[in-house]
Amino acid sequence: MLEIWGRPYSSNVIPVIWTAEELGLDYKLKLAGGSFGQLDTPQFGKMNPNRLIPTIRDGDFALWESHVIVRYLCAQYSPGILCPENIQQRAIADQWMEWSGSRAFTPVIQMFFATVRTEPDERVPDKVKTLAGEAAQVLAILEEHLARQPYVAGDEFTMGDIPLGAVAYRYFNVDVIRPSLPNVEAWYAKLCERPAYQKHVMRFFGTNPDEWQALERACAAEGD
Ligand SMILES: N[C@@H](CCC(=O)N[C@@H](CS)C(=O)NCC(=O)O)C(=O)O
Repeated sequence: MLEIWGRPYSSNVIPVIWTAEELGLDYKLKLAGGSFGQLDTPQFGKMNPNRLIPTIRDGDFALWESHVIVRYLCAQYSPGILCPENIQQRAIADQWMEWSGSRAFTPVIQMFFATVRTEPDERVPDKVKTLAGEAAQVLAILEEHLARQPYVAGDEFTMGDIPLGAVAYRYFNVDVIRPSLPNVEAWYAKLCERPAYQKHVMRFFGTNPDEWQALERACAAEGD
């Protein structure tokens, strides 16, 4: 059975779990990273010498780097659907996956860490405001793109929407002032209708570090 090693609240792991769920794959989540440990074991080092999550094992095949894992799962288990057959359309999906990592992820995650991952009395409002502004500025590029089509690679949902969709949930669910981005909001609203997104991305992530750690512990207790 496919194994996904990681923590269900980790930003880079969420897109992988979401993808597996979209594809209806039978998989086992192996809790690893953070307080779950496991990354220092020889067994994990053989799968991923970087000792980072997410990492997957599909039979004898191990793979790391979240976007590459999303591509692999879509190409292997959903060719022509989530992984477009048309090379140019696939390249556009790839482009937005890379863009998610190279441009959108960092300002959104910094904004996320400056808010819900920082104790309320240690938050710096000016810093949060600056980071929220930087995130919105980058997402304005996506806003323009989505004026021409409903999903990043055309008329249908593809792997191109996955890493960005996970970033979008963080962007839209922290307590900051956001400018109106109607096309991004419409795209995000469509993602919110997807059962796999609801289950694995739209998870309450807490409002402060204590709540988040309690949620992680609850996952371990559930064997999530
Ligand atoms: N570029 C890598 C980044 C992987 C990464 O930095 N993973 C972090 C979690 S998001 C990690 O493993 N940190 C150690 C830990 O969680 O214990 C990817 O997208 O998979």
